[in-house]
Amino acid sequence: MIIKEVTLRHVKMKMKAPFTTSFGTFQDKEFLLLEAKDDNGMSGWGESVAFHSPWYNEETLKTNWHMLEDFIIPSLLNKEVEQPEEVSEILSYIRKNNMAKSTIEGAVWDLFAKRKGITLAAALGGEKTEIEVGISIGIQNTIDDLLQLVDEYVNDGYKRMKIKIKPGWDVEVMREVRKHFPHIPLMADANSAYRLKDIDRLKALDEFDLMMIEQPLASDDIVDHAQLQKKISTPICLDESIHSYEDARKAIELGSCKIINIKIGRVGGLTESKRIHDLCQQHGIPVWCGGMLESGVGRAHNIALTTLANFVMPGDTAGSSRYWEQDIIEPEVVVKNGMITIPDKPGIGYEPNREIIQQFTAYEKSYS
Ligand code: OSB
Ligand code: MG
Repeated sequence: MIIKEVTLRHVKMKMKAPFTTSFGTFQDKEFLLLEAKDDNGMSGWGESVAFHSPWYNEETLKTNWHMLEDFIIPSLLNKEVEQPEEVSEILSYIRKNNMAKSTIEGAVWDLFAKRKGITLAAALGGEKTEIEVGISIGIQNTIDDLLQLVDEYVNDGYKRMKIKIKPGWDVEVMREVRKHFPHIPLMADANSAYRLKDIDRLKALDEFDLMMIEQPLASDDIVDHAQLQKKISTPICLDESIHSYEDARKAIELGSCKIINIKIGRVGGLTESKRIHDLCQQHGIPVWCGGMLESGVGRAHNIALTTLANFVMPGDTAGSSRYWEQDIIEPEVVVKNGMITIPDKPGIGYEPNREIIQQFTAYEKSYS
């Protein structure tokens, strides 16, 4: 296939409720949407998961725009691309900027699947027809507020509760949640808010029978995490620290984690995600699909990826209505009894709604 035209859109959506992590609060969600047109005039879609500010990692919506406009799009425009796997190869001369690369790589995978008339899930080699869904719950004002939310999501059927923690909102909070919900699959995500010196606090979480603790230590660390894992019984899951297959290989070798959260944008695309998935499978490391508060387009890619066999734990792929009054795809992502049914239409399987997208677009530019 030949990519004939790429359109970038700066999209602004408002979340129904603010979402707070150890590093900041999200309410207005701004992101880049990418549409790639092939030589048949068919469109593939990708979403950048880079946020407005560089607090999850170093990338932002604007660095992504810059990388796409000045390097990534020119590297792919009007070139023959036979297999989507070639995209990461072509872009390998650019260091990092994984979220920017992933934006167009996802669109090429969508196009590839649509051209073949198969689902993105099938194109990736996934075989599940439905996937299990967990939910990530931000830091709340009070423990009562949190308990109420957990109760609501348990009743909705979500298969796993993930509680965001930070120093001062951790041991007591998890104790209360566990006390009120003795049997739910429960985990915590620290988003890098601790250091090895905080080991006593992290060790205290061992008594709550957590499935895992996600990214307790620094966002670029795999050495201290290995030390920590030796001293706590709760399995460590790495998120921020894993940017590539090589990072995953080293973390597994060092014993830095027992579980990996795969985010397509963080690792530079679906091809790299699949490689990490396969590596983890060979080593008996379970994986699950993380979320970045994506719109339906990004979510659709996450859902397709989760159909691969070693995604054995519920992911952060909550439904559209958890985040948005109105999502930008049709149909919206629906979670029923904690499950999403994989769509059977070609490509990402959900249709971007151009009218809605237009309403939310602050700026757009096409490249051909
Ligand atoms: O660490 O997984 C994370 C949201 C923003 C930034 C980082 C993270 C998260 C979430 C929410 O946990 C996942 C989602 O619901 O999309
Ligand atoms: Mg995380």
